[in-house]
Amino acid sequence: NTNVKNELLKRLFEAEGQPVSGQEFADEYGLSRTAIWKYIKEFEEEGYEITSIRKRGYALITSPDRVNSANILNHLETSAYGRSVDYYESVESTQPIAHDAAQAGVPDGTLIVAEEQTAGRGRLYRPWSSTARKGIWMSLVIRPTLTPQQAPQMTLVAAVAIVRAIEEVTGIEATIKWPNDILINGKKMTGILTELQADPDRVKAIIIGIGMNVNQEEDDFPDELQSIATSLKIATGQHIDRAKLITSILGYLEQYTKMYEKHGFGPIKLLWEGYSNTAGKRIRAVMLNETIEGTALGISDEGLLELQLDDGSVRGIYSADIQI
Ligand code: BT5
Repeated sequence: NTNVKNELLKRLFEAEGQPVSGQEFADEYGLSRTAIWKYIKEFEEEGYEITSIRKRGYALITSPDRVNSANILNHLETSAYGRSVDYYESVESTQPIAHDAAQAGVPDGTLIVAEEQTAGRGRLYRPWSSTARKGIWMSLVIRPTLTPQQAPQMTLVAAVAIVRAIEEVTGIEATIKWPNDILINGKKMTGILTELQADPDRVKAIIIGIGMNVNQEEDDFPDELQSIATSLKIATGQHIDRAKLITSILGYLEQYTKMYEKHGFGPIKLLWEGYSNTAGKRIRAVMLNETIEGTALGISDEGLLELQLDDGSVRGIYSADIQI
């Protein structure tokens, strides 16, 4: 029973190294002491270090550096996001798994997360490098009350949530590069991929794919990314607890999505503008069939990037690659 198992792990976490009585826990849930002992063995196989203290119970010494559901649940303060976690050691990409899950009807806030992606992807199926156990590779299935037209702005909602979480967990101030990049020191450390399942007038599910470089060193990146990518480890010199960062992101994301549903894009736009790195700058926007240059004014109430061209006219852009 995974619920009981999760509860046992939660007790071990909460005891902060003090012993938890196996006997009392067994009595509380009407289980045998052997059943508890089996759970403890399973935890040890998953990488938790646990000691058994005679007559007093089990004490958690260390937990593994994994983004498994137990480590995520341990810190989680949301009501829906991340309450259900599908955890994988290695997948091609979490994105199609999340699409299938959404189609199968999983609840709002279901998280698909993997230690490694062997075929991670960005927009337009560009490859996304996803080194094992060094980053956060996850796709969140959400079911907000929004129209399909409001869905693309979820990329900006997610960007603000991510920047806030980075600040909370590491103290670092990252910036947002419209539409879907988070930068540190001008280099990309996070990419967001928002995809939609909808009827003409109703969102069925939004899949928010988030790829974050967390504990990579420079040579963990493939050669072609070394000059353009960075990680939190490179920026802070510290090893970062990925599970903690995930729960912080989920917390802000749930809060801001509710805000967006209730009050529209206005309040998000204000937050977003505080983190944007393009406002007032001269940029080039590369789109599928044209490239235009101008001065970035800001974003519209629909989340479009507003670009003032040299003839003075203003263009709203839905999606592009921005060069500064
Ligand atoms: C993105 O696309 O930035 C969206 C990335 C989304 C990845 C997540 S991981 C979980 C989920 N499952 C998936 O398979 N995907 C999502 P885009 O704006 O198109 O940027 C792609 C470009 O970023 C590539 O062409 C590279 O230049 C660069 N890139 C690739 N891997 C990178 C990395 N790890 N860090 C920084 N830049 C990277």
